[in-house]
Amino acid sequence: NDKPRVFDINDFNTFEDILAGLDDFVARCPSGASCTLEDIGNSPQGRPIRLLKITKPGTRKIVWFDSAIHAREWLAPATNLKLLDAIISQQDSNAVSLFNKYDFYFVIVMNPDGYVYSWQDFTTRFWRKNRSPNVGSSCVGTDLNRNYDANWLNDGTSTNPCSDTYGGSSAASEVETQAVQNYLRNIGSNIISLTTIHTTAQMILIPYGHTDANGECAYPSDHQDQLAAANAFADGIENTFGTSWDRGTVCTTIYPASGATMDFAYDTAGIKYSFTPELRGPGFDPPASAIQPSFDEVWNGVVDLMAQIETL
Ligand code: ING
Ligand code: ZN
Repeated sequence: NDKPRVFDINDFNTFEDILAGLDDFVARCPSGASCTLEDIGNSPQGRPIRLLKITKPGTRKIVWFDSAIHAREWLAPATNLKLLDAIISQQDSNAVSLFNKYDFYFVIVMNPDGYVYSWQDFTTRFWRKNRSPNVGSSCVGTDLNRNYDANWLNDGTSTNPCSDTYGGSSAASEVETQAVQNYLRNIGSNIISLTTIHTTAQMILIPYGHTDANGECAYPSDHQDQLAAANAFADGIENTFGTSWDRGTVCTTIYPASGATMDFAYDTAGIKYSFTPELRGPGFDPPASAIQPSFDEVWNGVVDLMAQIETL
């Protein structure tokens, strides 16, 4: 069983293999394009939070995809790698026309330490948070999708370090969060859409996760446009295999949750369109055979999403 693993786009990959896979993608950069790796930060255990940028000369809007902020949601980085592959390989006319218009940025693993831990053995397979120690507690880790400086600790999050939705010791207490926040603050105005991928509820979620002073779900002023975009995204997915996908704000569609990447992207980074797809299951440990259909449906959704955004 000590056979070295290799990157396989049709299987789940270790963190090391994903980094090797990113190098392979860079080597396959389309002609006339630039493919660049940039580490936007490092995890507490010293692993890179690595961004792959696929760009063409000129000032173009950016389409951003990230995944694996939650360690155990393995289908998210696997599907995201297929999206990256579709753009790099210019796989079909949709990939060609999207890349004619937009630059593409991919962060495959937002939570490297947690992701590595979820690969350690079967007892750690379903780890969600990062792996930073908590002062005064033997419980490890912060939920990075509750740690952003966006209505931090407002609702749907915990102050207990042993909870899976522990929000951290302060807003953006975690270096992984700081890295992404700083990066998005800098380039947010150039991002046309940000998609931060989770699993497994078959939904397209939009801001907000938080509630207002009366405990009611809060809505952004751009809600109508965001919902129209989310509907295109979800309909494109549904039309692929006839599955059913819900769509709406985090708070009204799945549960209240504050301090998330998506709310930060909208509120602070100024990104009008930010989405969380909750990919298909089953559960957090689907077979590798789920990767291709997950990609097929999400790709159709992304194509329809971008076409819809262009009309809004
Ligand atoms: N779901 C997300 C979570 O962090 C979510 C739902 C999305 C919350 C966007 C807030 C913002 O709980 C999973 N499966 O992790
Ligand atoms: Zn998640």
